[in-house]
Amino acid sequence: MRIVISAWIFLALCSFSAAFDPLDPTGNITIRWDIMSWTADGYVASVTMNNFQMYRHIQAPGWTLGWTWAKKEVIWSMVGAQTTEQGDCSKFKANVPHCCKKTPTVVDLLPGVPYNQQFSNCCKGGVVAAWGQDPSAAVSAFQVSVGMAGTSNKTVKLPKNFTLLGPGPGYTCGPARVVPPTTFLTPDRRRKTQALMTWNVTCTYSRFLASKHPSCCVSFSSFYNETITACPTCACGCENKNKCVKSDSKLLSVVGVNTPKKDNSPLLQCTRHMCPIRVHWHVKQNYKDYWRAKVAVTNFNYRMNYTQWTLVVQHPNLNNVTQVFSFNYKPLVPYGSINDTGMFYGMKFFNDLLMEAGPTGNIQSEVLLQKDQNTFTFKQGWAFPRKVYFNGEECMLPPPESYPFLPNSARKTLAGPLTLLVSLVMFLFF
Ligand SMILES: *[C@@H]1O[C@H](CO)[C@@H](O)[C@H](O)[C@H]1NC(C)=O
Ligand SMILES: *[C@@H]1O[C@H](CO)[C@@H](O)[C@H](O)[C@H]1NC(C)=O
Ligand SMILES: *[C@@H]1O[C@H](CO)[C@@H](O)[C@H](O)[C@H]1NC(C)=O
Ligand SMILES: *[C@@H]1O[C@H](CO)[C@@H](O)[C@H](O)[C@H]1NC(C)=O
Ligand SMILES: *[C@@H]1O[C@H](CO)[C@@H](O)[C@H](O)[C@H]1NC(C)=O
Ligand SMILES: *[C@@H]1O[C@H](CO)[C@@H](O)[C@H](O)[C@H]1NC(C)=O
Ligand SMILES: *[C@@H]1O[C@H](CO)[C@@H](O)[C@H](O)[C@H]1NC(C)=O
Ligand SMILES: CC(=O)N[C@H]1CO[C@H](CO)[C@@H](O)[C@@H]1O
Repeated sequence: MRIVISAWIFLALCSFSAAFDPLDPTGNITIRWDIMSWTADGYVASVTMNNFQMYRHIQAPGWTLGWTWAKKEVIWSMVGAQTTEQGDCSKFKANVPHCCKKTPTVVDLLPGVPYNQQFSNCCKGGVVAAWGQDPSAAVSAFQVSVGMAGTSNKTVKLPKNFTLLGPGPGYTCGPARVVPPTTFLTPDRRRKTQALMTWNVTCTYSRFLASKHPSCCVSFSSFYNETITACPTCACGCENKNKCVKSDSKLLSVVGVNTPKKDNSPLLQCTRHMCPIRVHWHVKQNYKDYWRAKVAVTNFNYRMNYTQWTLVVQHPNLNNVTQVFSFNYKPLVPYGSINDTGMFYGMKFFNDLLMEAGPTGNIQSEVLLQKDQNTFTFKQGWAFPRKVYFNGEECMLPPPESYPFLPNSARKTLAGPLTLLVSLVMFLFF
């Protein structure tokens, strides 16, 4: 009975909550406000954003955080971040606040700002690593000094309506909730201090909010069949087909063609799939106890370098990964017992940067897997991944019937050549 109920709840979660990710069920970004001191007309808070998502990072141009003040609060100053607009501060005479907007929009500062404008974990241009890739870089923080606010934990009002772009849409943030105050250890680790008041906001990601179409696709090939199964046509939508650039176009030698646009709009190479990213999985070799696959990721966007990229693959044999060449690898175990999912990511200074489209716009690796003789087979596309995610976005797979077949696995596949041969023989001899 219990199993039935939990299965039902699981299905309900899958179908009703768009944000539920079976590969990373608790993945979220948590924004924590710690009030560190009260001031004459408000408070000073440190705001910490933790990315608890295993494989989804925030890439350049970084995060944008917004909220709505509950009363008439203003921001006197900020350290380690800034609002994009000051708003109307005309009623202030001597001291002019940093921002008077009812709904401030905050962005991180760029690396290299003067020391007196820095705050711990700030100034990374809003780039935040995935938790699974680098927990120490999965955090971003700034300090805000708020005026015309409450000056005690009874009178302070929590900001509302948090919004987070990371850097595009996709995140939904819940309400701020007062939680037990955060405790801090002094640098000598001999004394504990605590925030005067703490609240948390949790934001979760949904692909359906992010975009209408996938942003990557998957193609397949194998040593046992010369067919290359291409990405599905228009896998990422063909609306921009007339704006794409052919790989041999003269336009590509024009200076500035690679410069990213402010709104991050892509300049895609013309392909049948029209995806900015293609992941290719090649079943390369068969040994007695092992088999080998080659993975290649190709960038088709002339205006984008992917930094700190992640590639998540689900395949039943990933529980027996023996060696991964030239990428880092980390198993993701979403449900204690099922160990069929893993994350590949680049090695620092070697291939953690996937360059813009063109001759250097690709990265590749090989994976050596040990066969479990009970389950291993090349039949029915078993050797191809079940799911593929690039930078946390699920990639579109080709339809199952188009996977490269094992030639002797089905009589149907032999029927064609055989009939042809018979007809040829008949033709020649009669
Ligand atoms: C957010 O992620 C953390 C770390 O995985 C987890 O402990 C917490 O329960 C999550 N919060 C929500 C609301 O899912
Ligand atoms: C609040 O957020 C922090 C991370 O910023 C997390 O460690 C803590 O568990 C959260 N508290 C609650 C009650 O969710
Ligand atoms: C406010 O502070 C008092 C003590 O100063 C404490 O007892 C109370 O729990 C706090 N309330 C909140 C909501 O943090
Ligand atoms: C929150 O944002 C939504 C949409 O942006 C808006 O309709 C709503 O009025 C806002 N609520 C508050 C309290 O500002
Ligand atoms: C990608 O990185 C290279 C090397 O750092 C740089 O020359 C190029 O302009 C970058 N391209 C884009 C689209 O940002
Ligand atoms: C999952 O599989 C990897 C090999 O791919 C192995 O190193 C790891 O120990 C396994 N984890 C569990 C919990 O079985
Ligand atoms: C290779 O795979 C394709 C696609 O599934 C199939 O149509 C073809 O018959 C296969 N070739 C051989 C020689 O089996
Ligand atoms: C052949 C082999 O190594 N099989 C192992 C694959 O992984 C599972 C679970 O991780 C092990 O139980 C098998 O022994």
